[in-house]
Amino acid sequence: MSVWLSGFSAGVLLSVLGLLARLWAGLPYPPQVLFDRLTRLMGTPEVFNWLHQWLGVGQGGKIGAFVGVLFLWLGGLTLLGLMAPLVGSLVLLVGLLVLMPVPWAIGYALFYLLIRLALQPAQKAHQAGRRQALNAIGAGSLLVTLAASGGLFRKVLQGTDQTATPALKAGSPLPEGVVSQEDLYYVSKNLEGFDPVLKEQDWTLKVSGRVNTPQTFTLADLKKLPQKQLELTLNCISNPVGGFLIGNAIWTGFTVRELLNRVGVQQGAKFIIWKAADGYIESLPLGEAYEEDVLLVHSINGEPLNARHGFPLRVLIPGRYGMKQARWITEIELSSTDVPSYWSQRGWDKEAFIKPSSRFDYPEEGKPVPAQQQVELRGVAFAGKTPITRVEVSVDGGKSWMETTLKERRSNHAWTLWSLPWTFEEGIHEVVVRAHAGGKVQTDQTADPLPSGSTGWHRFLVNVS
Ligand SMILES: Nc1nc2c(c(=O)[nH]1)N[C@H]1C(S)=C(S)[C@@H](COP(=O)(O)O)O[C@H]1N2
Ligand SMILES: [Mo]
Repeated sequence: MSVWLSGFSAGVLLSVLGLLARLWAGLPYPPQVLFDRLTRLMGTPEVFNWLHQWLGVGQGGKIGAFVGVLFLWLGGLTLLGLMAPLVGSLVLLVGLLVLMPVPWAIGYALFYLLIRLALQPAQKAHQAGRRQALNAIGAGSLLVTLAASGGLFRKVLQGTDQTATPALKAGSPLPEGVVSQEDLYYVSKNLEGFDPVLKEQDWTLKVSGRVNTPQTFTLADLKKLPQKQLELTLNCISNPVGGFLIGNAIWTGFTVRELLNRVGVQQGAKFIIWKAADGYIESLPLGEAYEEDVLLVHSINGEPLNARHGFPLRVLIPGRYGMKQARWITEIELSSTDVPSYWSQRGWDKEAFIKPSSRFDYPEEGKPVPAQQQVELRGVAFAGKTPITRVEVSVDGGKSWMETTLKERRSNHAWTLWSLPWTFEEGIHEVVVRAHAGGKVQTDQTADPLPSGSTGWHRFLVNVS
């Protein structure tokens, strides 16, 4: 087996065993940590913006970037294979020390050393069997890498066709305008397989920092606090105009204020910091955390949160984009100073105040509409804490506007449903929608989601026949 292939095989073996350790014992996984660090170091969210434009707002861009990091990692390990086993392991150790706590780094490097020693090329004639085994390992490593990258690339491509807005389902047992947990959009800094899957019996919430009595709560403790229900729309800052990264649900939990009263807040505390099981970190000025609708929730639409959407506990902050609202929270710290948050370290707006948006759910982009027949133009509009006061629609590219009917909201923090019956003439028509929030019309100036959320009117051509 060539030195190159042997170095590469050692890299693949280490990566596969590391992945198993990650899945079974939750140990830090170097390519994943590398991905986190690189995305921060690059400080060039334009790369992600470009990936999103190219691959759609689904998971494709993120997976694509991860594949890049994985190749970088495997390439590095292959190069290490050109050094003597001990030297290679020491170089790896130095690299790992930058990425993870000392014990894990040493463990990994030792493991790598063992793999390298085991893969030492067979020299003598009577080692023919060994030579065959090594060749098989080499071939296996190539196959595993091909299969894994093939699978990931397929996901990258699948990520591209997630553009449809999930229709608000007719006949759903949920109230009108409420999206089921299954239909709620999903966004995560992690590859989905790396999202935390927490067990109620192992999970606790620690409240620490500038509090009178630092305490640890179980989920059962927290459910004994006075419970509150709130209908609230969650909106991702990376949602493009007309996009589907927005959803409305009924959440159950308790106020952050209630929790803070239990632990007693000390003088000098100015920020509340959420720390999550996936290393995500976010913060909020303490004053805002006391507002009556800032909730920690464990249920959605009457059912427990699933792992994807944050089991067992996530925070909801009216008026701010989804990135401010940590899932899988394990610790809440009160501090006199603010911390950089996960996405603000990567170029996104730290404050993330929701901007007014409106979209069509009918007609849908790219789908035909019948002529000479009454249809219902409809969609949603949302502006965070600011109420939607009016929604207008144009069927002539913005030359003239019609007022739509708004459905009364059940909550100040829910999106507003709008509709307008209309009969189209045959032909091609450009439809446009714009909302007024707090009496002010939504800006028609288009802006990319990065760094502070997209703006502009949702407009597209419909083919009426
Ligand atoms: N711990 C953690 N919380 C997180 C994130 C994350 O990656 N990790 N992503 C945030 C972002 S960017 C958004 S838009 C919402 C998405 O929540 P959802 O997937 O349940 O809709 O979660 C937020 N909370
Ligand atoms: Mo987001």
